[in-house]
Amino acid sequence: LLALSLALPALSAFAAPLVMGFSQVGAESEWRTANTSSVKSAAKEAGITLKFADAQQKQENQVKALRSFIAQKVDVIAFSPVVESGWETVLKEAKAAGIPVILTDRAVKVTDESLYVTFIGSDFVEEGRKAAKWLLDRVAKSTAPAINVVELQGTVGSAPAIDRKKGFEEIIKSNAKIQIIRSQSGDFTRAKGKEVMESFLKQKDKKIDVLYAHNDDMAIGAIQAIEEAGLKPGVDITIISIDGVRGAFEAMKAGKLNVTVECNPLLGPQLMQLAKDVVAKKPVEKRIKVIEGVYTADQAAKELPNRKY
Ligand code: GZL
Repeated sequence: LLALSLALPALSAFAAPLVMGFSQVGAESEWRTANTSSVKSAAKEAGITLKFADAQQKQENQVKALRSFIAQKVDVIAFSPVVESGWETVLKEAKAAGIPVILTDRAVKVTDESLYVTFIGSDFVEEGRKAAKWLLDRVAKSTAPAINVVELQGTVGSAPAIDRKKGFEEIIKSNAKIQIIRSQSGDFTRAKGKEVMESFLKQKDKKIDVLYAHNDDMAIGAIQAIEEAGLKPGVDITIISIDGVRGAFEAMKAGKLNVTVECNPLLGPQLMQLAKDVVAKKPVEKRIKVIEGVYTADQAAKELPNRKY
């Protein structure tokens, strides 16, 4: 027994590495690609075998990936759910298979919260509030009778799109002059953001004073549409967006974007430590929030070299 107890620690070094099945939303934005590289590099760093599946923003592909991870009997499943609903069945299958599930980045709406162990991600409602608070300050001294906002929403049904809208609307209520006159999904992509902004600009009945984009990629697409319409983005139309990706800092430095609310994609290291704790049956928080700030155009040039994504 003594010999065995002495040998065990050494033996544990040869234990099979933890296997994680990770289902990613897609590769729709700079944020998403930074998130993917953080997850992949952190898994390598942590000695975790990563089975990675890209769902091209389709829920049915994520469900297929989760079922494949269950069939492969991975030690832990982690995923960023593209939309909030429709997960009960496959999460019950994971639970029945005894495989713990970690939500990362986006949340799900389920009646039985035991279907996942923990959720690590940003507070999207707070991100929407921060965006609106910046606008309230911006227009505090404005004598304009109305401040017309157009909104580029994220993916329909996704937690960030639902919550960023909710937080923004909660705060602008305190200034009746601020009205969202048009709102449509640009699916978090540059291409769709540009296309929807072009349609907003064609409707001449109301002047557009502000664009609120749920992510920087749609804002960057909209900037192209605004310039092609002969207007100055960041000047004729104030632009507020979320994520804080490099493209946003470059647009702010060029005076074409006014503010970006940071949404940190670099969750990889925290996720891998969480996975080890969950597999080791250590107690973990049900909700782990990510710390993040707000960056304005005047800070862009100084902050750009520090950006990690
Ligand atoms: C937010 C994340 C969102 C980003 C978008 O945590 O889910 O999805 O804001 C990305 O850029 O596409």
